[in-house]
Formats: sequence, structure tokens, C-alpha cells
Amino acid sequence: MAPSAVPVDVFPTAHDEAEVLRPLKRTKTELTHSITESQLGEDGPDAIPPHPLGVKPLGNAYTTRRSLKASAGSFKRLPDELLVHFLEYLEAVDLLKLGGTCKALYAFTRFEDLWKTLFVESPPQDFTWRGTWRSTYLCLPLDLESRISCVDLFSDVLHRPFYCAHVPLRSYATNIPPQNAIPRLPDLTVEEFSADWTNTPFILTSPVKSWPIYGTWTTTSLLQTYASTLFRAEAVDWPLATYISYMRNNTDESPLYLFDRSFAAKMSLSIGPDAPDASYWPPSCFGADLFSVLGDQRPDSRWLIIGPARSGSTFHKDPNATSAWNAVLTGAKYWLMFPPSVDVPGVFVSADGGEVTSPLSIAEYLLSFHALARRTPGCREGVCWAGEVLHVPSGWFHLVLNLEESIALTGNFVPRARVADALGFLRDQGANVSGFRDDVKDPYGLLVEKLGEKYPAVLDEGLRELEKKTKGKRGKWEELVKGDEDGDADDGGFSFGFGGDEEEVE
Ligand SMILES: O=C(O)CCC(=O)C(=O)O
Ligand SMILES: [Fe+2]
Repeated sequence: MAPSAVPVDVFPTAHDEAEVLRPLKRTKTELTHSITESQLGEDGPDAIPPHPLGVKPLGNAYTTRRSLKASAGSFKRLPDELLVHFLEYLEAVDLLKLGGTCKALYAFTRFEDLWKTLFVESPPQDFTWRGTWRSTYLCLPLDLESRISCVDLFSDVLHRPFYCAHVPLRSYATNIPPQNAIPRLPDLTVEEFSADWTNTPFILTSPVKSWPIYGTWTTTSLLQTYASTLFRAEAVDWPLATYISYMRNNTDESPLYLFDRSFAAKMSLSIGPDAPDASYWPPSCFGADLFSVLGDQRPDSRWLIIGPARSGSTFHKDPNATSAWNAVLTGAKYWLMFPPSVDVPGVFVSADGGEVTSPLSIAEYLLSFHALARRTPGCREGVCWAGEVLHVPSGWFHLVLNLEESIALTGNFVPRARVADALGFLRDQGANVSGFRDDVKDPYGLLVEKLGEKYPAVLDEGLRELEKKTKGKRGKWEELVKGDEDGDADDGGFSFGFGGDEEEVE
């Protein structure tokens, strides 16, 4: 390796004053104001700032002979993906040294994902979030971080995450075709839900508004009480104050999402419907949650979710064929959903249903697949505003984008009409069953036993329904091995795996 000569410096500094770019201007997220529907389309194309180091997409390399990568010694031969992969093996001190050798390596070693990984692998004991993973890991005030111009560096690997972190996303939630629109209802009775709605996404517009915590929980008010309480955000457990400081000031393509299953204990909440002084209760229309018969052997079923605009959940199905409700307390969420029978554009599911592969970030998915997803029969879309609850039916794929900073609560449950799906999943999808403690060796047997004790009629009904579905599937298998006689590839589509696959798109 013979990188071009730039003196090695533990903290790379600007060698040429004229080439130091102005610090990134960071805007704080508006905290309490909800956007309105008419504001969703307002984030225009000039919202994308230039890359902080001046790196441009690879295509620009074809318009110039100059390329900074040419001066990266032997590293110039490595494709950018491989170079970043190599850098992932280095310690911070080596990244700093290498970054001091030439501008191209300076830019590559500034790649935020490298510093995020270093941080998560060995988090500093005590730290202040400083706006970037690198400055936080190195305890560098952001205004002391160097910003050397690398305008002749052309790299999609470096530029794409930056672009995806800034490309406007709210407009994807606008102009929802009427046939895709998730129905919005003031409320439902238990009977209405059970009879007609257990396989349909819908938004309830009223129940949360009577919760005592609605209107009183904001990030600012939570900070007053829980600033030093640790909450889980993906791979880290941070005090709420640190998470909120991160949430208000980061440039990650996929911002860390606070998703905490132990929040009720941490916040000493009591949860309805029966608890006195309950802080909130599941919307009543969902009726009895039949997984509750599992008692303390049930998998986790409730989460507090906090995240900034652009955070959210990539495509997934909820675990163990459970249904879910998701209540927005502040902010707004865009939902993109597909029933179990549909192949979701851009999402590849392994034969046993256990592995889901899709673009890594929500922005990348929306940029590449949103138009096709929207045209796909069965697609459902909607915005769930503060005070509203969205129903996720068992087995439905969903992607969720926070349109602004949001606080939400979610609960997973098994309604009576979907007991067969849960039984079928636990019986047939062993490898994909999740969330049970290790000492629960036979989740299916456990559910059968506990349901039988408490609700024998529900168990009988569920087992009969499961038997019918299993026979139906065998029938489909026979049809498939006979061949697709009508030649219509789109005739309902056999798909391996998940219980409930045979449900029709409504
Ligand atoms: O609010 C969100 O990001 C969606 C959460 C979700 O999909 C889930 O809890 O399963
Ligand atoms: Fe989910």
C-alpha cells in the first residue's frame, strides 16, 4: 500500500483552510405540533443538502477525469463495498490513522456506519450524544470535527446512505388511491370486530382520546419524570434523555428506534381494562386476548415505541400469527400493508417463511418499490394520526414510517376469530415461533392445555377451524402438483408457510 502523502494525524484536521466546508446546519424537529394532511406533500426536492464532505454519486465519475480514489494507493483497486467491509475490521485508532493518509481514505473512514458499529460493540461508560456516531465515540464536540472537502470523490456506497437520510419521505403518504385506503371508523363493537374485521386493517379514530396518558405524554413531559430511566433502542439501552437528544439531532439513514417491552414496569404504569387508575387500556372492540391464558409464559406483548421522523419499521409480520393494535399518542405514522396471500414487491420470504429479505432502510424501500407496491392488488395504506389506533390483522405484512417524531404504544393479541391461526402457527412453524422463554418446550401444547382449561369451546372451535384450513392447504398442494391447468399465474397463488395464507384479499 502506498497512499499518497498526507501527514498522519490522530485527529484529521483541515490542511487547507479554503477546503474546510461549513458545518452542517442541523434543524431541530418540531416537537409538539402535529403536521396536518395538507402539509404532507410539502417537503420539496431542495430539502436534500449537499453531502457534508462533498462526496457525489458514482455516476458523476463519468463526467470527469479527476477522482480522489485514484490517490488511495492500493486501496484504489478495491470496490467501495469491499473497502468499507475491510474498514469494518479496524479499531478506531487505525481508522483515524488511515483517514489521515489521503482524502479518499479520510472520506471512507468518516463513514458513520463504521463508528456506529464501534460504538455499539463497546459503548463508552458515560457519554454525551454529539450529533454523529463518530464525534460521540471520540468525545469530539461537533464544531471541532474536521470537514475536509472531498468533492472529487464519487461513491454510491458513501453517498447513498446520506441521500436516503435526507430524501423527502412524507409525500409517499399522500395521494393514497381510494381502493388502497385503510378504512377509518369511529369505533366498533366486539361483535362487529369479531364478525367482520379480524382480517382487515382499520383505523379507529376515537378510543385513545379517553386514555389518561393521551395529551399528557409528550417527549418533553416524559423527560421530566424518566430522564435517567434506561430504555431499549435496538442494540442499546440508553437513558431517555440520551435517546431524546439523539432523536433530535442525528443524520442516520435508519434512526435508532426506541422499542421497549418493559416500559410498564420501568414507568410504574398500571394498564387496564381492570386495573384501578389505569394509564391506558386496549381498545375494547378487540375483546378477550386469548394468548392471555398463557399467563407469565406468554411472549412479550406490549411495547412503548418512540422515534424521530423517518424512523419506523421495515416490512415484517407480527410474531406467532398474533394481531396487533398500535396507538399513536403524538406524531403520525404512515402504514403500508399487504394481506398474507400477496407477494410484497421487493420483499423476499424464504420457503419456510422464517427469513424476510428486503431493502435495508425504509427510505430505500420507498424510493425503489413504493410505486409498484401501491399498484399491487391487496395493498392497503393509511396515516394514523395522534389519538388514533390502527389494527394489524394476523399474518399481514406491514411497513411503518413515522412522518414526524412519534410516541406510540402497541399491543399484540389473539382474538377469538384468529385462534386457529395462532394454533396453526405454533403447531406448524416451529422454527419461526418466537418470544417464548427457553423453558417453554412446547408452545403449541401449552396453548392447547391452557385454552382447554379456561375456554374449552374456543379451543374446540379453533382446532376445528385449523383442521379445515389444513385440509384446504393439502387440496392446494394437490392442485399445484397437478400443474397450473388454467395457466393463470395469478389465481390465488399457493404459498408455503404461514398459517392463514388462503385468506382472500378483500
Ligand atoms: O410503530 C411502528 O413502528 C410499528 C410497530 C410494529 O409494527 C409492531 O409493533 O409490530
Ligand atoms: Fe408489527
